[in-house]
Amino acid sequence: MYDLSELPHSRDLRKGRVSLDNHSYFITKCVHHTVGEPLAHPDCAELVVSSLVWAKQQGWWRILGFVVMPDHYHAIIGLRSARQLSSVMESIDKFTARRLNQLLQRKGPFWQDGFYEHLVRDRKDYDDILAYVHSNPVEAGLADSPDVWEHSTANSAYANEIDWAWLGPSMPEIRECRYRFVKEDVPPGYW
Ligand code: NI
Repeated sequence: MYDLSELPHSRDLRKGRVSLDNHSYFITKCVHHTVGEPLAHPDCAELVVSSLVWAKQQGWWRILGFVVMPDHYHAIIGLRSARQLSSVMESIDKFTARRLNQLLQRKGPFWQDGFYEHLVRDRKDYDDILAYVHSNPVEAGLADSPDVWEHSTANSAYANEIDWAWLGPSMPEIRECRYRFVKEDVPPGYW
């Protein structure tokens, strides 16, 4: 385990901090350490993707990219509801944990508490993060190229989930924030 107190602010574990409507966030959500690598199971990864799409269909967020890895997932979302990001994530966690535990015929916590987040600064920051997200399976030695990883917006099966129309003209720039995404923002072990 890593010492949370040493993490820079961008990867603080979220505990009910205020999130901004119409802004974009890079999220990392990790599987509980007792569960192993359940998302390597295609049915489980599929369920995680379904939950991200479900939240989109509820009008809570726009999908701007994702990848499901064996023991965590990354997503870039554009928050569009009055609900706080932490509240949306709680809904998704509950929605998925119960079904994933059923699939795996297990009980107990499925996810680590909370999630890691980074406020996306501007289009450049977004492009860097999306490239990072899509290269996850390659960096982990699980795929030869991003597009062959099944549960990723780099794959043609899900590329259309990205709201490109909104990204172009509408992504707000957050000029007062100098902090940009670097790979080290992601918790060790979940690159
Ligand atoms: Ni990762």
